[in-house]
Amino acid sequence: MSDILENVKKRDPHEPEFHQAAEEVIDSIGPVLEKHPEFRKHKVLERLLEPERQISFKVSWVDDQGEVQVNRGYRVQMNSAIGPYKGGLRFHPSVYPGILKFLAFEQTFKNALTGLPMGGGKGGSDFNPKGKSDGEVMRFCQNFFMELNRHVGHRIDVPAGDIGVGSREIGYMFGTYKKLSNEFTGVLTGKGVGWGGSLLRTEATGYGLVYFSENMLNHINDSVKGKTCLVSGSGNVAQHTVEKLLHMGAKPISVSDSSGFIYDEEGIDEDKLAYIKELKNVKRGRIKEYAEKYSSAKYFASEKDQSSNPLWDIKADCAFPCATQNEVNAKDAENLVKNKVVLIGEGANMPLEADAAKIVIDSDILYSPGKASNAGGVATSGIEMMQNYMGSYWSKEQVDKKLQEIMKEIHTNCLQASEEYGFKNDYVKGANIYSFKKVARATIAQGII
Ligand code: NDP
Ligand code: 2IT
Repeated sequence: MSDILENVKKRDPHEPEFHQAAEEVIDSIGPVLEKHPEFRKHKVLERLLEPERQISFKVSWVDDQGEVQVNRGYRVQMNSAIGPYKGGLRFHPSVYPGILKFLAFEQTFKNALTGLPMGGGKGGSDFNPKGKSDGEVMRFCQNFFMELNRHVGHRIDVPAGDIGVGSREIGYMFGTYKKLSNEFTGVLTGKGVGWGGSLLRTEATGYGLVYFSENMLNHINDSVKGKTCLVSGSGNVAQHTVEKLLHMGAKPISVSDSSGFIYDEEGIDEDKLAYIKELKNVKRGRIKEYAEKYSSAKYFASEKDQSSNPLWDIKADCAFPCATQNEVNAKDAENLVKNKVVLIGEGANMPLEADAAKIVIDSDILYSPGKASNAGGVATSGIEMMQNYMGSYWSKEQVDKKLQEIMKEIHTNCLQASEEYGFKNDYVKGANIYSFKKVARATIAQGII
């Protein structure tokens, strides 16, 4: 097993995030390979670690000053064993193939957990949407999709949003696809409601995270109700995590962005959440402004080279990292353990560094990996695809019911898989084992190709 990881590192030595995601899965599935020699014989793990296809392309566009700008666009088509490639697009200056490979690898397992027929993919660009005008974002999206269009399709590869890609960007890309293809299919998910989008897709990742967490707490005869909750990030996932926590009677007390975080001792209520949505989605401002508006809140700017994030040292019952990968380090994890947090639910993809995850797994904290607890987003993308294939719409109640069922099923499958292999209540191992087996069986059935 260690030789497989060594080989991954040797092949692509400059992709630490991909190595980290690979190592976690490799660590989990040892006993599965023991029990299933056919998985070893068919080199399933080695094959899952290599993307089926990686596309890299140039994106030229013109900014508001009339200057020509050049960015890089990517799509990693990781695995199509159980369905067409599916996964988001990320626009952030940190994007490079190592980040997209880790995300596409995680996505393959996450999508298998949803129970829907979706393979794994991820894409994006090093384009930085911050500070760009609507016109600049539109021209970038048009040029980005002009190339991506030739690689995707509603039965081939169906992208969606991720960091820096929300309803505005999906709209511009969908418009470009339609102009180029002269047809109207569900080539992207996260479309607007009324033009192919599903009700609740916008909310689904955050809502699903809270539903999953409620399942975890119910399993130990507890509940989200009344819990004080730390949330990081203030984008799509964070906002709707806060919203569902409020619906379920919990008390969210923080949100953040890459500049810092706010701690609101009195709690973020519906009105304050409406302010956050306006601030981040419409004005595209900074979270610091929240503390200027509400005197109950304190703002803490991120320090350069800080050894830990004081956000994770605030006394609370639950923690929901919903910003980005590796935002929680070992010191933060120690603080969460010291403060006797009951639950850590990952909304972001791989928000815990490997050392931090180990500290949490060795503690009593209930801990869900993103590939299980943030799967509600892509599951609802799958529901959007179903609606597009059928040419109809589901009601909000239907989507919500299906989302709750899927999150419950993922919870049950994770627990059963971990128990079957002797790792009781280990959601990380359970998620990896359940989804690996599913993708492995499909891989073998379809031959060596
Ligand atoms: P958004 O772009 O809507 O929000 C991202 C938030 O995270 C912002 O507050 C942003 O702050 C912060 N952030 C981004 N990068 C960094 C960084 N390097 N350091 C600190 N803070 C950062 O994205 P989403 O809410 O959609 O995504 C958040 C996480 O959830 C990501 O890990 C994503 O992969 C994952 N996810 C998203 C799903 C979805 O449906 N959207 C589904 C499943 C997982 P700032 O504004 O300062 O950049
Ligand atoms: O990480 C993720 O699951 C997403 N960004 C959502 C992907 C999707 O296709 O809805």
